[in-house]
Amino acid sequence: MSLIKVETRDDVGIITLDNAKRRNALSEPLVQEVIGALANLQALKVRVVILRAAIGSPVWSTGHDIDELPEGRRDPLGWDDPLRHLIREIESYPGPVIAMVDGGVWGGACETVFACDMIIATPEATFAVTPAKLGVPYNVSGMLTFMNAASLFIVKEMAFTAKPLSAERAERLGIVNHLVPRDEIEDFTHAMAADIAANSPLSISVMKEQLRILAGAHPMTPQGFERVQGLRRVVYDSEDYHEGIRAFKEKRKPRFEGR
Ligand code: YXS
Repeated sequence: MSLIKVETRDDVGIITLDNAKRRNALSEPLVQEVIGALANLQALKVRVVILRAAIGSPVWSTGHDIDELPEGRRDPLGWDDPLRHLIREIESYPGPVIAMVDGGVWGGACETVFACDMIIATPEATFAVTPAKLGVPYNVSGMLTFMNAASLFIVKEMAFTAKPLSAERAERLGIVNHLVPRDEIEDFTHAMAADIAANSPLSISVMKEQLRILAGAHPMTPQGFERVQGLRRVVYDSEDYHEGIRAFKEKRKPRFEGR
């Protein structure tokens, strides 16, 4: 049974996350379906993609599937992790991917939405960066996604508190492009997508790739990268990492000891 729905309308593709039972967790199977849908839409030369979930759902996506996180001794967000693959496919799609958001966006799903080219959200939408809540060492390119979406002060507040940011505040901060009521957001988003699809796809795809390269152009020395990776290993080999995942599975608050 498919975990997403895919449709095209004129030159616009619509990918709807459709696994409410698991709160649209970005599991390997769901991510592979989204990546497959993006490849098919690209083959059809679809110029704009809307990435969405059901309107009115309290959860847009709960983020990485926690059951798929390794128990330790292995980077939980390495290059081949499904979430990392999804982010790269969104960033490399040769046309705008617009996140249409209603409901809560959690953890890796927050990065996924922030990696899109624009965010249109309902006032009920919220955005939470959750590694600190689970004891997870987020990865370098993921942190850069957040840094490109918000000021360092806001990224630190979201990352350190792990508390959801309201769509209204996100719009005020320039993270959300438009705040649109639930009963208008579909028409609004499709109208914007259609406007974009009527423009030059070559010009837009080149500008998108230029901006991706420029946004990713942050110098990090090999020594700096190795230091970060060493620090992250301390976290994913820690007791706190195990505790965070265990507490979620046991539906209780985690007790972090800092070791
Ligand atoms: O008890 P059952 O078997 O029905 O399963 C429950 C949840 O365990 C399951 N579920 C998940 N399973 C795996 N990974 C998840 N991320 C996940 N989220 C939920 O789905 C069933 C229904 O969940 P339930 O009962 O909690 O639903 P709810 O409507 O009461 O609450 C929805 C949420 C999203 C508010 C709640 O599920 C929640 O707080 N989920 C965790 C959100 C979160 O911390 N996500 C971060 C995932 S880790 C990640 O993305 C990165 C690695 S990081 O953390 O570094 O950013």
